[in-house]
Amino acid sequence: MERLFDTHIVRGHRACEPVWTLTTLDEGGLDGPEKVIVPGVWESHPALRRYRGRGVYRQRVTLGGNIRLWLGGAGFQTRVYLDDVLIAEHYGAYTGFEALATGVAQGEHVLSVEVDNRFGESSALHVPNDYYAYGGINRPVMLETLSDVYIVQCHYTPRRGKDGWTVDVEAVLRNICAEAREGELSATVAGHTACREVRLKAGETVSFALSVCCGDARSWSPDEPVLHIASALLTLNGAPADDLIDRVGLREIRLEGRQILLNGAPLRVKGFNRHEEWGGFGLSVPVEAMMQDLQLMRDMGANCVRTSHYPNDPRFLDLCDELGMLVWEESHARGFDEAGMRHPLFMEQLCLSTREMVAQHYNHPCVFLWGCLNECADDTEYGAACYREIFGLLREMDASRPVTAALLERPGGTVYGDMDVVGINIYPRWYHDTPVAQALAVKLREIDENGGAGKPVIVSEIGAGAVYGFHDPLGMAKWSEERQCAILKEQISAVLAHPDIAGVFIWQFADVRVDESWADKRPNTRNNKGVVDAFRRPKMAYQTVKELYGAK
Ligand code: ADA
Repeated sequence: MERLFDTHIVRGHRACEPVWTLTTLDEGGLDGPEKVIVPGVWESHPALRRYRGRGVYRQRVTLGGNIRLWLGGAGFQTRVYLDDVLIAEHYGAYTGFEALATGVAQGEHVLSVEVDNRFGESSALHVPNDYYAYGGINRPVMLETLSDVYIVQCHYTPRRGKDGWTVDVEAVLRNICAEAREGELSATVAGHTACREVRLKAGETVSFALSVCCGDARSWSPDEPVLHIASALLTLNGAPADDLIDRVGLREIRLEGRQILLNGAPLRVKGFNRHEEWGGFGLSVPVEAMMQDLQLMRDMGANCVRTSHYPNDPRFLDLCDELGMLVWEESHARGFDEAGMRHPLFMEQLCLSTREMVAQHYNHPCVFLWGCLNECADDTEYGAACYREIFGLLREMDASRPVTAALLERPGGTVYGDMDVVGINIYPRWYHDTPVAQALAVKLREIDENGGAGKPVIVSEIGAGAVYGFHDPLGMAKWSEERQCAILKEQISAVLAHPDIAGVFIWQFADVRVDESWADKRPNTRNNKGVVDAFRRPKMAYQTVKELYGAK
């Protein structure tokens, strides 16, 4: 299932069977078709550890009527075929997309999904990087049957007033039949319902607004993460035609000076950056391992996770909702200079990743900040204009959450004034030997003098590397676990002691595979700044962080 709860009672839906046949089309691939599991990256297969090319997944399915296939994620250029007819194309590994086919004859059909993870001119965001660009269908695939009109999405925005919570509902409906349709749409949140009439012309997609008064329904907070069922139901001719079930948490995020407030209470972020990756499973992290990651982070005393550097699996966000773990979620783009940002497809692909992220993850109460453009060219006029465009898009799609970006450690930033929360990535004692307190003071002064004065500031990255199992207690050599501990100690203590900083995300939770072009500076072809290794074996730093984050 693509979520951790049932998303439909009315709409026909089931997960596609997990076993597909994979055929590779390019050099270095398989000798012939092989059975593989979906979701999964093809690098999990021993013959495809370093395969970069195209792969075609095939499966026979029995279906008919109006079909909606939902692919949670596929890396990273994808074409979907039903009986060899192209029904959808998509770019980007980290967000879901639908493939629609109407009036399909009932019976057995062949689904084929061609995935391509080659770098090249058609890909601006997936480039060789300090993490790995995996291939394959990396998130669950759902098969749904639709009526004439279906609910494309439904966003819930909680608002707190004198009489308790009101939830504003924005539902997008699509008529996929050749005639106009009218009916009734109802939204139920925490047991309270609002309804309205709806009318759609043939082929139309329309957004409808409703408001549900939830009175004294309980709020969501990190300490008491109370979730309520929020469901939308569409009836046509008096009969249920479609539904969409989600969960909401009633909470508001506001900024006050240098503070971030959740339902009025200031947040002190003690977080981790986490790549969506687990040892041999790559990007397709099993849900059991997602939960374990959260348990490990909580055990160290963390209350927050940053989804560096792309939108995450909604099941991970579901778990964060359940556990009260706050999330900075960001769209996909890491480390582009101006030349990279001038790629003719850069903004189009980035806007797509941003739009899909907000549209698909809007209802997660855990998400308290939208981010974008990690360490890109915020110091040039062109780069700054790109930042502003994405901040604008985020705000246009969601006025209820602040926007941010994690900026590169260098002077000359020009977008501090454009974001709500300032994110800074700094690596004192690792990439340079400045004392941490001094590095912080210099950065904060620069932020203040360049438009960021009085805004909340988060240290969005700070950390040091260690190769798991490499010890050097006497010499404290670089890459030793001892050196990582010493550096983290100075870094985290300085940041948490600073009255003007709203919090910190350690870089990073777990070691991750990197592209080979990075291997010279990354022992074992991994970014080794994790406090646990790629298989979640704790390094010495685990205990250090646990002490610094004040866990029991
Ligand atoms: C950057 C970047 C990360 C990672 C990190 C590092 O700040 O945002 O993706 O590359 O540095 O390990 O140097």
